[in-house]
Amino acid sequence: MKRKKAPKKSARPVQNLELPTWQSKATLARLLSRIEARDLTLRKTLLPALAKASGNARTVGITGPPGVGKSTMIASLVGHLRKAGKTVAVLAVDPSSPFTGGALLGDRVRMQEYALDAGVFIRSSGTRGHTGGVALSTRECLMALDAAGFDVVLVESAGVGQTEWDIRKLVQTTVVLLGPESGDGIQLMKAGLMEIADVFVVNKADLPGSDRLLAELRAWVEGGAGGGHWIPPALPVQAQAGRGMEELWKALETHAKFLTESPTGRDRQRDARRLELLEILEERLAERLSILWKSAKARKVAADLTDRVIDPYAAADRLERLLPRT
Ligand SMILES: Nc1nc2c(ncn2[C@@H]2O[C@H](COP(=O)(O)OP(=O)(O)O)[C@@H](O)[C@H]2O)c(=O)[nH]1
Ligand SMILES: [Mg+2]
Repeated sequence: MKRKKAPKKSARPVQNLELPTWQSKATLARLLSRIEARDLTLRKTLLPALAKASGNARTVGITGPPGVGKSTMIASLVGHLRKAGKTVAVLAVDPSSPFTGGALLGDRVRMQEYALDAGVFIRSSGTRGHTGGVALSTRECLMALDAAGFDVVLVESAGVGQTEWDIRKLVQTTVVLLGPESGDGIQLMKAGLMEIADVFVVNKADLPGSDRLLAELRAWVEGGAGGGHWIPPALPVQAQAGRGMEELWKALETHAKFLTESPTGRDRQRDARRLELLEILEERLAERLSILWKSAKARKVAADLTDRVIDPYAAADRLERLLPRT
């Protein structure tokens, strides 16, 4: 039996829909602010358009303990990429900072040499206090930068708490940056930084102790090798002197190839897409629930619950049926 095609409701063309491009930094900056403010009007128009236009950027997350040299290394890597003619966007995520300045100010000073470079866009965002908002708004900012046409999008995130796991979900490749002062392998395992790395980088190779850490990382990596899985390389760099960036970029290219050409790599990309869908749905359901929760109907159900007219399970059943459409 043939099914009748339903009339397309969403096929209406969107008026004045202007996608940002990497050449228009001011427009892009305004868009990112609206995304971070969870501007719901973007959802029907701009976000789907951005999603369609995205998927071409190379996205790399860089995480590691504070002070290890993430910002310094990103500045060096940006320099390397610019020489190769690539446009680069940098998104610095610091959920512990309530401002988009504060803790990241030092980074900005270091990044100042790129202020006049049209091919580099730098954005800091502090997203504290938005439940679940870190992942979703960062994801959408990344998507916007991708859609704007940057060749490479780098995300800096402080390796504290859950942040590094949040970032790993959003990027193709995760770099864990460590230094001789980061402690030994056992401490790193405890910090949860070992499992998320696609590439290990030991910075401050000019300082004593970096060789030992590098050897430890390589031994650890080899212990878990096999089964068609990606084996994270461990590379030494001197971020401040700009040494090791070519080797780092090569390692990142190798990982990109693994993602597209190996079955495990493709599985990972498929899982990432499904997770994105789940997060979008979760945000929508949470919104519908919060609308219902503030309504008179919900107060009535809550009152019945208080009076013991119904039990909490029956109350939940009733509320579930009352969930508003969006
Ligand atoms: N000795 C040495 N110090 C470095 C190197 N790279 C960065 N640093 C220093 O490490 C400190 C922290 O760097 P920063 O990039 O702010 O670290 P972040 O907190 O991880 O972003 C700064 O004082 C840098 O100058 C390096 O290759 N060698
Ligand atoms: Mg930094």
